[in-house]
Amino acid sequence: EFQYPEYLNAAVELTDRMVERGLGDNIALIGNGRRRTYKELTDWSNRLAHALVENYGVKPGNRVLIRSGNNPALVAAWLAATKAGAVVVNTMPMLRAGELAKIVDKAEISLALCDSRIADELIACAKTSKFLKQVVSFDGTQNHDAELDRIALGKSVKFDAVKTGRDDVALLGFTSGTTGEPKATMHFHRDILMIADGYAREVLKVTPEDVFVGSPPLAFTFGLGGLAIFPLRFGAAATLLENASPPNMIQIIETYKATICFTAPTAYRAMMAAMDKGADLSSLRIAVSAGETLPAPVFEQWTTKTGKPILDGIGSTEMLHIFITNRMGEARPGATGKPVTGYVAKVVDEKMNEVPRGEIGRLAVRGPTGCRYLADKRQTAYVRDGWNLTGDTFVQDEDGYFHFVARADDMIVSAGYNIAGPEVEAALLSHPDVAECAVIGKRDEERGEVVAAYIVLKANVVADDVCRKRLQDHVKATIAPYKYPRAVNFVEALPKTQTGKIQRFRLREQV
Ligand code: 3SK
Repeated sequence: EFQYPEYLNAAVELTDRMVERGLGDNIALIGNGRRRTYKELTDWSNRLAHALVENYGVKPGNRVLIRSGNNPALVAAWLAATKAGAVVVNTMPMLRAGELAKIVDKAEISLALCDSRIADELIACAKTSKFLKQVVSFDGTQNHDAELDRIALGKSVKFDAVKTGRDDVALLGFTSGTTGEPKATMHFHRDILMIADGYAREVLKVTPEDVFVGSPPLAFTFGLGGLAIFPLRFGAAATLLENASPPNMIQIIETYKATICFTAPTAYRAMMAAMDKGADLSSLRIAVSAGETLPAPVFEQWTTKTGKPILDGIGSTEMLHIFITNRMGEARPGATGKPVTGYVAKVVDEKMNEVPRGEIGRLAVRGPTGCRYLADKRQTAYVRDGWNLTGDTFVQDEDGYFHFVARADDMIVSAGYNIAGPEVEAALLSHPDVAECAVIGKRDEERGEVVAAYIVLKANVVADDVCRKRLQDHVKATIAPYKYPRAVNFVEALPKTQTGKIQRFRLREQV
């Protein structure tokens, strides 16, 4: 369905081509107090591309690491390196030298571009690295003098982008994996366009009038797609926030009348609480929720309060972006939805046989952006018979909707019952005292495992036995009583990844 020419440079399609199509004066990026048009972004990335090739010797296929928070300078650097034919490795700004070293070693990276405000850990990494030789600074705020910006200023705004093949690798998306040993997923130039031409066109129906806002880092493919690729593919605007807290996102939504938001359920809950105090989210036409499954109560509260759709979706770094999603007018609470055009999905047993509708099994998906790990033995565990096994358990209903049950390792087996941690979490979250929670299985002599809940209470709720009992009774009254959490721990905060995912494995390690 998706036909691309044999030679294709994704960055050119997102910038120069938009100018050619007459969209040069549209606002492309808003961030750090400035707006950039498509023409300005095109010129900026072309100047940077000249600098990368002429001053830093970037050759097609070289891997270039970028370290920055979400800002327009990161997008310009990513586009420039892509135009120069490099393979870009975007990294989270919070990574420490040791974590960066694992990425540098795995991808054999010799050149890194870095926002000068957060260069220390990368410089520390370079000091002991056998691969990383150059760390070149740019200014994420575009107010100060940094080496790359200075050199780029003297360059031409015309750049003959490298004539990459549509199946040349453009991007390495790193994912931590459960063991902490990072895996690099390779994505092609055509994949970058395909996620926009598939999901964003079909499901979000993006137009040049749209304004995007959201929290996922651009270093996470969820963010790169939602906050850079999707808006740029359609001549829309992206607002970029280095600190995308719910209050900051609300401010941006109100100021720029943002229309599409990408974030996780916890942030939507916080935004709804802010609506009670007067926050105006009326410009939003779609809320995309991913990263964590969207609990049915959050779906229902959002649709009631805003009158707008909240679309749950599941994606993965391996598949680049969302491959199963709810759709406008067809979204169902508690369901993730149906495959995005171009993808097929099924629920399978251990032998890869499809299980009957209504039965729980492992999710298997195939599609044009499927997983290709860079030199990694884990490839054969992720892709079996051409199907990508995402590590999630799902059930498909009679109408074909996929429902998330649990991560394969989030299933709790207690006294012979299979209990999905997220179901208990959804029940707890529907109680007004609960701000956030995570549920895991805790070893138990008698029952094998018991359900253990870690709960962050809302402000002013007293964490005592009365509260514990109240929440346990609430779960028993909401879902099958055997699923109630026998252990309830009140905590100040939950361990999370830099992309905001709850790290249940850390809680498991503690017990
Ligand atoms: O669901 C996710 O975690 C995800 C990961 C990568 C890209 C997109 C998404 C939604």
